[in-house]
Amino acid sequence: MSNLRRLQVIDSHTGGEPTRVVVGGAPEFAGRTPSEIRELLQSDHDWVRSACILEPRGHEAIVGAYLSEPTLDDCVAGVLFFNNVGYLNGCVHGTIGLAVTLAHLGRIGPGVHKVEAPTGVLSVEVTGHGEVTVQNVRSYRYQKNVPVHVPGYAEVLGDIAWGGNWFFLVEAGTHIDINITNLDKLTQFSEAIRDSLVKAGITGEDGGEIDHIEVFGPPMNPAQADSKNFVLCPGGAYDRSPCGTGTSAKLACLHADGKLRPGDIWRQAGILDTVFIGSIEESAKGGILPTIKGSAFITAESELIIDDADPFQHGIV
Ligand code: PYC
Repeated sequence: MSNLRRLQVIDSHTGGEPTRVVVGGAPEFAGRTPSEIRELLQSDHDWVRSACILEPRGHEAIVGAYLSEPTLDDCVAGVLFFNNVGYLNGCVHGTIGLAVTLAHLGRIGPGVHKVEAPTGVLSVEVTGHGEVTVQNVRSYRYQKNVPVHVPGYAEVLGDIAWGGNWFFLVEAGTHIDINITNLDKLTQFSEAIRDSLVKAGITGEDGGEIDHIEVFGPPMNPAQADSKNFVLCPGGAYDRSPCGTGTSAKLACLHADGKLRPGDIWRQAGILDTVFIGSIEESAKGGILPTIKGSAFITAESELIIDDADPFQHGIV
């Protein structure tokens, strides 16, 4: 007889990008911080990630969220994020999805709440109709106009910035058009940049891998957005949303260039033309404290069944 494990999940999407929050059935780690839980999941319980995200129960675009009890008194929850290949540092679209999920469960109401994450404490303001404003962690530009030789594209210049993940931010310019009909080319271009960064030993300030590539172009409709992006996530999926950590990195670069000040608004469209609204405060430590507003919608409440007789119980790896 086979044994069944059950994981309770709530799915949502933020500007088209899916989030799957595990709300029950996973191993629990009382008293541990999200960073500590991330290490324990990675070393001993990676099946939670792979069963949730990989086919046949998931797909490559889903970002998973493990929900934990907070270790800090002023936080309502702890969270860490994972995807089809591993664990993320931060995720703002996922934080918006988490806030809408907690509201759906009746665990939080309208107002401002704090969430503990591996990157630091985030604040989320829930204003109703799925709208959430996240104050993300300090974001900053590390290096400007870094040249990288990308086979097939000659030299590409980009900025390296932290927005809760490491990003390489490139102006599409003459290289490529930011258009949904160009998805394959955008993916190939971004993968080629990421491979070239690794080959050249170019990293974030802390030596962290630059695992997100963000390519910018003009918005489809200037009345709705200031810019449109394509973001390649680790694992090869593209972000369906404008990417909140990526928008934070963009805001940090605009601020460093003197193009964005506290009080200004930046409307960042993603590849599907959904928009995040960004604004900033200056950080006393340098860089900015970005605020990102977006909307999420619940799409499913379900139970994943993991049968130990199933050859794909932990996903198609
Ligand atoms: O919104 O920060 C974000 C994000 C990271 C990866 C996918 N979405």
